[in-house]
Amino acid sequence: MNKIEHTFGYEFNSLLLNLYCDHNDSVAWHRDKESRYSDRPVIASLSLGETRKFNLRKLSRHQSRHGIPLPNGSVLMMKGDLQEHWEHRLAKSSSLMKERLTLTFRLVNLL
Ligand SMILES: O=C(O)CCC(=O)C(=O)O
Ligand SMILES: [Mn+2]
Repeated sequence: MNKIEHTFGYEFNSLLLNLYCDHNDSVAWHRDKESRYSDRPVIASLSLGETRKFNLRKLSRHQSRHGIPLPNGSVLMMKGDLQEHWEHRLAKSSSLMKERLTLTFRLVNLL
């Protein structure tokens, strides 16, 4: 977390882990919008293990979808208005996949 904080210039106080055991594990379309996050949350997502495709789609135009492969050791930064106007997911895959772990660092209101 310290390395990511120093590299990108943001600070975090919480970690949410996602474990995908194989290609059948997935996370459905969603936005990370919660009262304990700020309106424009910064989320740093470190991928470990199998490369999986991270999809993004604009709320107002579902047909324009993006797929970003996230290989081992990559860091995806979500920030600005992203959670306001875009949804993301990690879809099941039709090809066999090994384990993947995501470490998502967030700044949470602890009060
Ligand atoms: O595993 C990923 O890359 C996405 C996870 C995610 O969207 C989340 O934890 O909110
Ligand atoms: Mn998410």
